[in-house]
Amino acid sequence: MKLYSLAHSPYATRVRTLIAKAALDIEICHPEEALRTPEFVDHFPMGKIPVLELADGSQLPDSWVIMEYLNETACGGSNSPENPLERAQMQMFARYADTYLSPGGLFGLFKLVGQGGGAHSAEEELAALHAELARLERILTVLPDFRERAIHLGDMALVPHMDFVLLLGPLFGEPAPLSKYPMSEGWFNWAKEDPAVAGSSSEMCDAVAKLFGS
Ligand SMILES: N[C@@H](CCC(=O)N[C@@H](CS)C(=O)NCC(=O)O)C(=O)O
Repeated sequence: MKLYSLAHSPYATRVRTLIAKAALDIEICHPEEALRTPEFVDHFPMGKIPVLELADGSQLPDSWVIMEYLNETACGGSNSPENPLERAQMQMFARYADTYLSPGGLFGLFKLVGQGGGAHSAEEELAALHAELARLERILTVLPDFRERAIHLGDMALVPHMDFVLLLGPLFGEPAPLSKYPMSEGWFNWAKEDPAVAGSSSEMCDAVAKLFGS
């Protein structure tokens, strides 16, 4: 199997984390075509990366779909809890990253990088980011203590997006954006104790730093 990946993509990074954690024999490669070109969409009908290419040449797009597929078919389900409620709580981490944190708190700031965006719009985007971080803090407060469970797909999915919080904050005058959120900061540091999480995160952060020209 082959994973089409981009080093700086938080979506691709979460899949690479699972591949590293489970030591799966999957080739990691970059798409040859430039994003958003007709050639790219011809090759990748969903128009997004990551994409898993299966042994028969068929494709599976979407990071969370790929993670669940690999966990089920190649890991014996070992990266998700057996209990249905705990599995639903695991999915909440990925849903939070994809439905709330990224569109609500990160995309706006990301667009301002390198554009010399006005202080006013940065202020609005930072407020939106903090609203999303406050949401995570509340969620973590009501979920069972993460320290008493194993790391799961949801943690692997959310960590790269939280890396983006830490990468973007300093560019907009917030050197430690998680400092006001002790549960979230504690969860992030706990998840980063996993070598597979830390390794792929660090690769992504290096790639993003290059992208940002820092
Ligand atoms: N829901 C998708 C999102 C993937 C995604 O947005 N990937 C970005 C790279 S970070 C991409 O391919 N962007 C190309 C584009 O938007 O044209 C997933 O989870 O895989």
